[in-house]
Amino acid sequence: MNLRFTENYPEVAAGFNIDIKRILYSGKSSFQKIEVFETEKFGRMLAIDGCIMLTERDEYIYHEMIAHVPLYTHPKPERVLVIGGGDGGTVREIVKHQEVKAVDLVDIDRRVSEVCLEFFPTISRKLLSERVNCHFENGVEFVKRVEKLYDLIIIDSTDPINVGEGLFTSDFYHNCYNILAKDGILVNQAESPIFSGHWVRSISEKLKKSFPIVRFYGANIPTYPSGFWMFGFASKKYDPKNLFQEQKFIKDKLNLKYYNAEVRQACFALPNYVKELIND
Ligand code: AG3
Repeated sequence: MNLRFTENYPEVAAGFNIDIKRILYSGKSSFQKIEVFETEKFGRMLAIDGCIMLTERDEYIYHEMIAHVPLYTHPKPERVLVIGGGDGGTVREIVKHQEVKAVDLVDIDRRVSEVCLEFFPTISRKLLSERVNCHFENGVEFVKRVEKLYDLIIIDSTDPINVGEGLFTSDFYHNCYNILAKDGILVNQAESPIFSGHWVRSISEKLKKSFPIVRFYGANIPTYPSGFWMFGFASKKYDPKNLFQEQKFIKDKLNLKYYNAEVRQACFALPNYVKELIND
């Protein structure tokens, strides 16, 4: 008998199916429903509240793009804050950068990290790295009280509903601005422009209230709604369209599967309907 997981996309009255071999884990934390599946063709898959967070087959696209685009823009990223990202995929990419001295990861749900350390060890194990400090608490509160300054903040959240909602408000972005150094950068996962254009528009409007430079870039992620995904790039000083640490990238020789110098330049080229959403 075939088991099938469906992520429903109510906004467009459609959905995405993925055949699964078996359920490896299913549980409810205090915040959300967490499931791990062995799929037929996508390796293991993590779903939260019925939404696909990652599959082993394509997670590298999202994690490489959310991390390396800002890390190869900033000339000297040493202190990085990740909000969300309890699966550890983003942290895995960040610690490939030797100049990053310390990473704080703030995820509201400790259970996500525990489950991922058990079922996705190769994705999550850098959570245990010496340079990484995990804080299991609400990111909205963390950015209000923390007294350090960061070079880069990456918001690796779920969708702007339920637990993730607070990570998409003007107040939250403003508090992030305040804990960024004077040349700091914020990057966030910014949803599908074709299925959820209103979210992209609202993220853009809210980021612009705090940051002088706001750009968006895209990547093709087959297991996320519509397969075309946006990332917001908000910055105090550096414009990623004019600045790319290409020499550093060549020297580092990271073994990446999606990101390269051409993709880095091209990802900021956006279709007209997206430019319209973000008023570009
Ligand atoms: N963050 C999830 C992006 C949102 C996906 N949305 C959806 N499937 N409806 C990714 C977590 C991976 N670190």
